Amino acid sequence: MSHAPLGVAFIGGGFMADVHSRAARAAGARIVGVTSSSPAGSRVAADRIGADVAFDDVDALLADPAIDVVHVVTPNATHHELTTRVLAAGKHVVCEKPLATTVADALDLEQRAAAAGVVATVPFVYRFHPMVREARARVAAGQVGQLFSVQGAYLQDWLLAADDDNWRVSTEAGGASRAFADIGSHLCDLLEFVTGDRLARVQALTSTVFAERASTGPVHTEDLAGVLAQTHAGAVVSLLVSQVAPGRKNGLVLELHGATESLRFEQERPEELWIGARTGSRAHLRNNDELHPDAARLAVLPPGHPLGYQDAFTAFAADTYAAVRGTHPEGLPVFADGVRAARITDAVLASARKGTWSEL
Ligand code: SOE
Repeated sequence: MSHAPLGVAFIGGGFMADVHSRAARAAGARIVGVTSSSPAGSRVAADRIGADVAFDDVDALLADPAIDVVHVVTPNATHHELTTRVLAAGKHVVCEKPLATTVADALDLEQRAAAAGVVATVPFVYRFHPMVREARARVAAGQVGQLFSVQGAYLQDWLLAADDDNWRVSTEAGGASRAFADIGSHLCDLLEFVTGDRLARVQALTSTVFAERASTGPVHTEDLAGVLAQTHAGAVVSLLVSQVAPGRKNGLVLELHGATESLRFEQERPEELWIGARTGSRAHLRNNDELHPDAARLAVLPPGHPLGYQDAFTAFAADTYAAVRGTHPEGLPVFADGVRAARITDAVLASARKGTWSEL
């Protein structure tokens, strides 16, 4: 492959187009263009993200040979149709999570991407914090020991009021699950990524705190979910996912308890990994000389210069683009991981509906 910058474009002009385009630019790509819900919207988005071209529609964008990678950053229910068109155009693709609103659609996209022979990734970006990779490396090296239990949470408050609303609340635009599909998917991806174990069965409760919301009308998606689970290796898992937890803004927390040590990662304090032990528990602050290689490669700034959410997104984009150029970066979240998230979401909703365990 030439080392000219990759040309990237965005389908969708909202908040995630901003995050993705900042990451793409920092990862060395050329921001060729963007298309949104209308030609006027495309022009507004192009000005805001600094794209060369405001494409009138998806077809015009996909016809541009200067575009190597397309980022799909639209509401969930459009992912399957738009990503299918991107793959048919032979472009590499980044599709926001959830990959699709059903397991069947997610599986279809995984199969189409494999048939097209392109790179197809999903931004489970919390994998890209160096201290997450450090936790994963400690587990893999046996420093945690046999995994006994996992406690996890992903708590936000942006939908706390009855007049808070968003397309994610609507079943038609967001899919059957909201809180769990939107942020529980990150939590479960991180749990399985760090532990190397897999959820085997789940028992779930969901709750919808407002029967109606401002612009959605009647609400059929959950504001929060509680999940009890067991992993294939037998660990007991307890998870809480909520978008109505006052004061919690992006409170993703994962804590593992093993025979030898515990580990705790908090997304809002990403430079630190708490290491618990019978004696000598400590807050392990990122120090590049002490990191395992896969964590060190993501530590692009010296200690004491905090790496955060946007840096993790940049690392995800950089690894996606490296894969487009033919390398195989460790831990890249691909469409198979999007299918996994869809399966877990399905199992959680089924369990909440039936009141019994769902097997995975
Ligand atoms: C809203 O819940 C949201 O933007 C999610 O959609 C993202 O995946 C998460 O990283 C932050 O919160």
